[in-house]
Amino acid sequence: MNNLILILGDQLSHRISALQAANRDRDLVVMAEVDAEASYVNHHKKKLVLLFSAMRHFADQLKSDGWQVHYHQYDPDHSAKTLEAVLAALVAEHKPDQLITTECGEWRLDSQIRRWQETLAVPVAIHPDTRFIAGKEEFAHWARGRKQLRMEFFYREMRRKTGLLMTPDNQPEGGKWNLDGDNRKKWTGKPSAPDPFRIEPDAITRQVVTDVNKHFPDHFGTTEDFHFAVTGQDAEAALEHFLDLALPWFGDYQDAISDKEDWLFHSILSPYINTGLLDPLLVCEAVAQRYYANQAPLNAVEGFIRQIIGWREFVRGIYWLNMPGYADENRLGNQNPLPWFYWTGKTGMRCMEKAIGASYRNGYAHHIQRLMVTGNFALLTGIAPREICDWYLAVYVDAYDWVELPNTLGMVMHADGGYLGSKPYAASGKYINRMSDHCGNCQYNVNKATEDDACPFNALYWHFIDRHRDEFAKNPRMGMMYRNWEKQKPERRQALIARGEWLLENLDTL
Ligand code: FAD
Ligand code: DLZ
Repeated sequence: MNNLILILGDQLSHRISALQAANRDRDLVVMAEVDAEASYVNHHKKKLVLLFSAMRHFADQLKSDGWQVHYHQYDPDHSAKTLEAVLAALVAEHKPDQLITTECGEWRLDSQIRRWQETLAVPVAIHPDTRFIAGKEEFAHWARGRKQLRMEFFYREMRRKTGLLMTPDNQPEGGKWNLDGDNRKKWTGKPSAPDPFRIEPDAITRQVVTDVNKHFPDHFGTTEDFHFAVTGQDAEAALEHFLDLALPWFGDYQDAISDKEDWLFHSILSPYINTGLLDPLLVCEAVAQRYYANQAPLNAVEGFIRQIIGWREFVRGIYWLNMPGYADENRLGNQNPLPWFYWTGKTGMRCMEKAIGASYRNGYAHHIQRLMVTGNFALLTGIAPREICDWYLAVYVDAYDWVELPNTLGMVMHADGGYLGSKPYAASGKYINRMSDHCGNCQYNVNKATEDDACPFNALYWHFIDRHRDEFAKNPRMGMMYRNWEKQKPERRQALIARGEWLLENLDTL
């Protein structure tokens, strides 16, 4: 045996660079379910099922393709609790020439891996993660010397680089780069939203469900009704399901929120893309194909592709450009603890109850719930970034630090000073009412702001505007809010501030 080939739980692609560098006849592939990875945050139970089941399926596929695989199944009584400990035993046993792996997604583990050469006393070769369209260096090069880093300009580079939705003379298809303005319809029930793709658990997944319930009973969420794909083949079927049933309306209802439907017209592909079961570029090519076949409109196709080659790549670039300091950013000086109802969903605010409830049941909430409901509330109430970031990292099946952190700390909390948006995504209940049908079912009244039964988002919004005057009053995109605030009568402003203060002191009662 020559080399050990380490494949992490979110690297489940047959084209992963570590495997490309390996020799099927001589090398030993190592995959391990370990306590350190399963418990560094209170991962949703469905995420653990997805990861462990997908890892076990992937290992089986490698074996049937002729690879030698050492698979370390989760065992709480085993002395090896970390990837390093599993590898140390294998290094002692096999004395490999080197350890080969693909660069790891999270700074936390990446920094450990970069020390293994010394701690394991074996040469460690770390290959780039070619599943991303822009390498880390490429992003850093793009960022160098720019006064401001804006997703939109990076996205255009990625369109040019991939040729996605580009005309033969290198212009954006349809004449515009970004059709976001066409993607803001409220959904009133028609067309009906498709059921999410589902696959019934096989024997491996059923065993993992039992293991997770036994060993991780205190983790967030439930394993009930687990229906995610756990193989590349099934993830491709999930992609087809999205292309056929949801993509045509993805654009129109991208920003919508519903009281009745958890998934709307979203793809629910992030769990597969992030674990390696689906390749992001191939997904985008399949989506673009639907436009050229006249099966999906441009606002849907462009909107979707922008999320992947724009936002997804951009947040990864920001993460690696700024870590490790990025995780400690807190430019708005927020210190409040996370209200307990984020873990229980027990709150009278209907939009919050629904978003947290979906997160608990499904390990999923769509982007607008994450950004404009649970995220907006955390921003308005000044939750400490570390607490809200840990919550997002725990509760979603697609959550990994490299993508969760910039979205939460940057996009939601504006704690990095504005890489992810030129103004904070702060909004009152009016926005939630415009984009959803929650407010009609809520115990609070969205048309009131200062009374006891008024929607908390309303006074909290004005309190946020008032207390962050120094940070935002000069922001040209916030000028109108400050003018509106100043225009209100002093008694009204006082009442809003008083209600905001009360809410901030009584968050756990809402
Ligand atoms: P769709 O709406 O169908 O979008 C298509 C794809 O675009 C997604 O699968 C995803 O790969 C990509 N995408 C869309 N928006 C973003 C974005 N802002 N950043 C990166 N990729 C994006 N996404 C994660 O994958 N993991 C996370 O841990 C995560 N945490 C988030 C935390 C917060 C506070 C917010 C506001 C967003 C977060 N997102 C995260 C981004 C986004 O909400 C999810 O990617 C999306 O909801 C996944 O569902 P979907 O596959 O149905 O997405
Ligand atoms: C998320 C996760 C979990 C829950 N468990 C494992 C595991 O037991 N073994 C493993 O190799 N990977 C796991 N992962 C994914 C890693 O945490 C992931 O590779 C890093 O966070 C980098 O993104």
